[in-house]
Amino acid sequence: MFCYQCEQTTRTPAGIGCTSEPGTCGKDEATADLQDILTHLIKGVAQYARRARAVGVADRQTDDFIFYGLFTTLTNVNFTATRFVHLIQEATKRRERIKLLYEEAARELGTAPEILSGPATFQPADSLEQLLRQAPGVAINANVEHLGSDVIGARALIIYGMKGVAAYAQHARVLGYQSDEVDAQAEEILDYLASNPTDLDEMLEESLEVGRLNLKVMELLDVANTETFGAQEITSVRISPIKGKAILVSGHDLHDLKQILEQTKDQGIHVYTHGEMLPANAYPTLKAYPHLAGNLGGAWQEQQREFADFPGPIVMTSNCIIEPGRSYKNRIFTLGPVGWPGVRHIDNGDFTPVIQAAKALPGFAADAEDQRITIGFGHHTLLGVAGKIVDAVKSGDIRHFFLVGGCDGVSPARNYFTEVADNAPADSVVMTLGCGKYRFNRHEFGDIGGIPRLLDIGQCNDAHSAIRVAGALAEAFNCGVNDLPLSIMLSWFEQKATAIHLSLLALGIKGIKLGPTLPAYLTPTLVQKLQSRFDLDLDLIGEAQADLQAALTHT
Ligand code: FS2
Ligand code: SF4
Repeated sequence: MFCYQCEQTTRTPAGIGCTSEPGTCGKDEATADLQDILTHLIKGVAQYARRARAVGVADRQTDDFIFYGLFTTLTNVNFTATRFVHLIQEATKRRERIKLLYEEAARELGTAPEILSGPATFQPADSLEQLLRQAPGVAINANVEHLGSDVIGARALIIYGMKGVAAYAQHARVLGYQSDEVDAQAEEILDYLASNPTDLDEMLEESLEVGRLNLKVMELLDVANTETFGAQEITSVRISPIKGKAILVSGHDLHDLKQILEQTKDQGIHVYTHGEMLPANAYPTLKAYPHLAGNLGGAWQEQQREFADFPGPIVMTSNCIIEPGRSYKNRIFTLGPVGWPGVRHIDNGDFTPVIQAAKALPGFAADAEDQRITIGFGHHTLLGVAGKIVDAVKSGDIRHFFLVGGCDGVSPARNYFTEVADNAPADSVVMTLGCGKYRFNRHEFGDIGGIPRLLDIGQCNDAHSAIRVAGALAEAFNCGVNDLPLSIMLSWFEQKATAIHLSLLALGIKGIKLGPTLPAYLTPTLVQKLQSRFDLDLDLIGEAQADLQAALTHT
């Protein structure tokens, strides 16, 4: 077992990476190894998909599988080894199918099909035991002794970024939004990886290509969310329970939440959001359901305590799931790509078992004191008041913008992000997104002439909104984004944050502070190359007060 895809990876003097089970996240060795095999096979699917596309066969089902399959391997998504055995079998079938389609189409055009190698020809074994014996040969760090950690790290940067892209693409696809341009580019990048690249500069350039692809995918997801559920509106969300039966829905998938709301209509059950589902409360179509009662709890790492206390069933629509405690393992459900051994999985869109569980469980005995936070500052909202914001900057009422967002996690070094938000001066605005905001989104920030000082933009993928807003401000002031009084402090944990970070780098945005650590796969050589060859800033967070002062002196 070797995995270093997330911020929680083991960092020991002997090496960097979770090398023995369970990984810090709870992933066992078999699951980690099977995820590596699946990822390898998906590159093989992409090898043929790309070539099939070139001869006129663009097969959406194949790309559906590529994105879904990669999503299942993301941190804190799926821990069920048996599920990966099935996905490996499915990947092989899909690869053989698209191979056939490619070869037929090529022959019809009178050209000889290419003979491919690498993941395109990898034959997974039939038994779990043999599969696990194959895993070291296709692991992320296979051949590190010969290739070196820089080559492995650069490849990791690309594939981990692609996992993030895949998650966002999947959320858009379930809403019926897909793009041939995105599919083609994803196939190209995975095909590139299948060629076992070794040129560091070339791979770093390709990683920025992942960032550019992620921009398109985040935009696609934004369009999907907005056209399906309406544009986010400023919304006061209740964050305390109401008496009655209850269901808690966590993760990022708004489509799943919609299904649950629809099926629980008029059943006397309150539906609450949790974690990254909080922004759902700001979408008109979703908040129109009177039984969407608000948001309970905070970021993913608090779930064992919060879920134990919740008096109803819990539904995980995407990451981040962590080992369910015994007190709630029989009332937590997983959907889509998510899985945990022994946890009930719903894959047919029928939430009857969840509804039955909600009715059988006690629910909340009484109303709690009404507590609220304000959300809904997506780009539609913010651009709608752009004139007011620009005027406030011109008059000096707003001196600086901070974007403090990303993932949350366990590391105490993450207090940095709370300290920055809490100590940002009164004439500055803090924009936030992702689950990292739970560290400070109940704090009192006040407002500047009616503009709230804390603006919750949405989920991590709503980084797209933040980029749109920054672009609009730059246009209003006739300058570049890097010339704006804007500082970005990005908290990362998993591979979606990697994709977002690559997007910001690809846009040439300078001065981003990343933390709590730099990714383990970014070796000193890679960091140095990104800085010198590509003129990118790759700065680790420092001390909060010092970083704040430095940001403000550049205002
Ligand atoms: Fe948080 Fe976990 Fe959003 Fe990440 S709920 S760390 O997956 O994607 O942010
Ligand atoms: Fe370790 Fe993170 Fe990989 Fe889990 S996902 S095994 S914590 S590096």
